[in-house]
Amino acid sequence: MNLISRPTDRGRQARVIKIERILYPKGLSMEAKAAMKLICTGILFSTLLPVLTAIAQAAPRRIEVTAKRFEFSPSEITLKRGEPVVLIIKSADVPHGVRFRELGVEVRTGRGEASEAAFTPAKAGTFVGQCSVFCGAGHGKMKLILHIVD
Ligand SMILES: [Cu+2]
Repeated sequence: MNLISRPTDRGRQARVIKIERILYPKGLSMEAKAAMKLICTGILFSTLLPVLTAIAQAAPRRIEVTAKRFEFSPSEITLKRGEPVVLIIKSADVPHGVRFRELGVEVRTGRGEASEAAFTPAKAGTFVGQCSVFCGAGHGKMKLILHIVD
């Protein structure tokens, strides 16, 4: 018995012992106990895995696009209609932005910074995003093509 254990710890230890009696009846060999532990761990993980998978699927897809004078990289992205996404625009130089007028989506970012916008594409089609922060002579040609597919 541990000398620094408190009354609450003793209660907990008693419970642990009780559970162990239920899980491993008296007279079980060390190998059998180890096998039981392995099986219990397996059951626990197989129960948790679908839950963890569901959580991972619920998290929106993150798409990173680098903006620099005077292009986006990648310059074309494809998204699925109805699938939530987070669009991240990272500036590699001056402030930039991107606006998809028809979708009502805009992301603006400062010099060397990253900004993001979360949205769920509601309609399929091809949309042209235009840089929304004046960034120099080629600003008008700075476009990000977005394909939304079913
Ligand atoms: Cu620009």
